[in-house]
Amino acid sequence: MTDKYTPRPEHRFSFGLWTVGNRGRDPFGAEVRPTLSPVEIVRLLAEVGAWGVNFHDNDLVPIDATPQERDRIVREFRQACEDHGIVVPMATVNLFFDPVFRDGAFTSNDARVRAYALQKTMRAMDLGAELGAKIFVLWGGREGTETDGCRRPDEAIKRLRDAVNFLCEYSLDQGYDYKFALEAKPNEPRADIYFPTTGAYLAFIETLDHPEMVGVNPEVAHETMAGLNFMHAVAQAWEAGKLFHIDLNDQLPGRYDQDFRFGSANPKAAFWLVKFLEDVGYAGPRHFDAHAYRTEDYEGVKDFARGCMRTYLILKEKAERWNADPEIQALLAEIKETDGEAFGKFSKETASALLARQFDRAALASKGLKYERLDQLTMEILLGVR
Ligand code: GLT
Ligand code: MN
Ligand code: MN
Repeated sequence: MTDKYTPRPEHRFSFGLWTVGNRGRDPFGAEVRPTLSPVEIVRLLAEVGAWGVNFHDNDLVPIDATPQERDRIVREFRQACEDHGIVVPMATVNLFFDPVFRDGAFTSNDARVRAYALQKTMRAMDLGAELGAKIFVLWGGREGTETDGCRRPDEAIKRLRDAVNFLCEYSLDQGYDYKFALEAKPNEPRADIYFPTTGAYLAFIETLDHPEMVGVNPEVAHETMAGLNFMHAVAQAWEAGKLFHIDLNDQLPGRYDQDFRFGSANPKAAFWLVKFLEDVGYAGPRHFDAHAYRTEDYEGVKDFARGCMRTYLILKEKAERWNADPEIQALLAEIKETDGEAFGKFSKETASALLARQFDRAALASKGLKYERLDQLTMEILLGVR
């Protein structure tokens, strides 16, 4: 069935190999779905209408593969992407699965582990570049602690800075033209992960040798786990020119990392997010870093993937409807009326004028703002009666 919610390449919907390829393993149970090869995953993504595929180095090439095996896998994968019209917008590196990273990768106390993590990342950058990736995500899943006796956190920050600076130079030296996107998460798999929020990374980026090469990859679930408003984090990244990538999924606060289908847990928050991305004209990939329920077979995985994209497009249409709604526009115009210039740029004159000004606080606080009406109209659009 083709309708206006059918994904098209210009929507830039992408999935990681690890997302639709997720076999449903969790800490309490084994996998419930058979392994799909990367080539089979590309086929599945093409079938559901995705535009792009992303991967960790070891989603594509097993960690112990020989150079010959690597080359064969890359050849077959590239061919599958070409055959199915799927692109590789982003690549990343797995610095969390292997036991060597049990106490961190770039922040490990063991200099050999830090060096190995850097080598592994450089090779993952080679692999991504070979397949056309221009964005390189770094998610430091193991960069954290259970006991803070193990190292001072400021030492960990310095180590991460050294690693990212090295990787930027490597990208420049190789002519890869990568943009790095740092992905925050507050906890899981570590009890605490350094740089728990997108805001923490935004501050860190400014301390790097090449801040212009580094931005963020905010994820709905991760900011929600921290009890934060995801769209606000995205907006701060956007305003700073740092929204290099985005991980869309869904999550209920106060739970384990759920990675649900986009929009399935909090459709209203998803609506504000989609509206923001579309209003500001975010042109990067819309990456779904999510996976299907453990109850599903691969038909259910396709339902999951189609659902992510369809919900995005439905919410995009709702956002257009919101923007065009006359009553909403009238309310916004009323809000805007009192939104003039507050104090201008600082000068001795503007400062003394402001100090001399009289304010009628009671009058300012007396007018109802009609946000109840505004929100109800929003709800009615979302619930399909408007
Ligand atoms: C892992 C994690 C994600 C990250 C991926 C990139 S791997 O699935 O939960 O949030 O984006 O390393
Ligand atoms: Mn993610
Ligand atoms: Mn996640």
